[in-house]
Amino acid sequence: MKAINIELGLTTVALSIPVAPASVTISSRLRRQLSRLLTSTAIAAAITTTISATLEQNHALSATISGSQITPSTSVTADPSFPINQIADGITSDASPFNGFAAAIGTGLTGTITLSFANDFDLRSFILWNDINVFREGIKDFRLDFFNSSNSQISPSFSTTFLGPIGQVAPSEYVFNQVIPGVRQVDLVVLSTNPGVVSRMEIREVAFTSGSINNPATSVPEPFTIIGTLVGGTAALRMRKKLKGKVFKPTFRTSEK
Ligand SMILES: [Ca+2]
Ligand SMILES: [Ca+2]
Repeated sequence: MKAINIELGLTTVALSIPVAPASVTISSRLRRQLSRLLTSTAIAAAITTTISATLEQNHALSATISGSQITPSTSVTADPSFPINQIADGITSDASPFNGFAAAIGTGLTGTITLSFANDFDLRSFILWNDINVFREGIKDFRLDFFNSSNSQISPSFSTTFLGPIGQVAPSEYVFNQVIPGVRQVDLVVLSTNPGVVSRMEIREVAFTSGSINNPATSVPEPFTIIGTLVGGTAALRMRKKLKGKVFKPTFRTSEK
């Protein structure tokens, strides 16, 4: 854990966060300005709590969600040699003995594969190892529908149509345009399949990654945004006037605990 001390007016608030931010110190000049303005310890505490929560969110390490963390199921009839559990068993190899989920021959050009998690995740990307015994098969157009723990679909605006790779052994990663929060289940909706030697759905493995610090969806809010929210327009406006024309780079001093 790393400790951060933020002095604001009458109070100094110590925060503990899992990962030290790269540049978290308030410049002495901005601190003086804040000190003059913020005489309420409650307001100062509220601001630092917000900063702390945001930093924790931003510095949560990106992680892969794969294998036993995913419970797959589908109504698509499987080839007995390639059951649905092989779509998330951690085996991505395309060498013999072959591994993956394949629909029964002559069926399963389209359909939905449900990928459930034991916990909620903030998803950043989807990783697809397409095709088994890679030739020119595997899924082609597909969509991802995201659901929360109440089984409600998370804003359909996150859904888009993706294109599976063809003739490619390496995985393809599909990075979403923003982190999708609180996902408990993803429906992989296969809209079409590449016509190869055998026309059917073939997927060796799937995985996801969770949120990243580089995503705009979890960026640190500007100090003025926080202050504007918590203190209200008047105080923030006064500060803006005082600081008008001056450029401050807000940084907070950090130290190891
Ligand atoms: Ca597999
Ligand atoms: Ca194949």
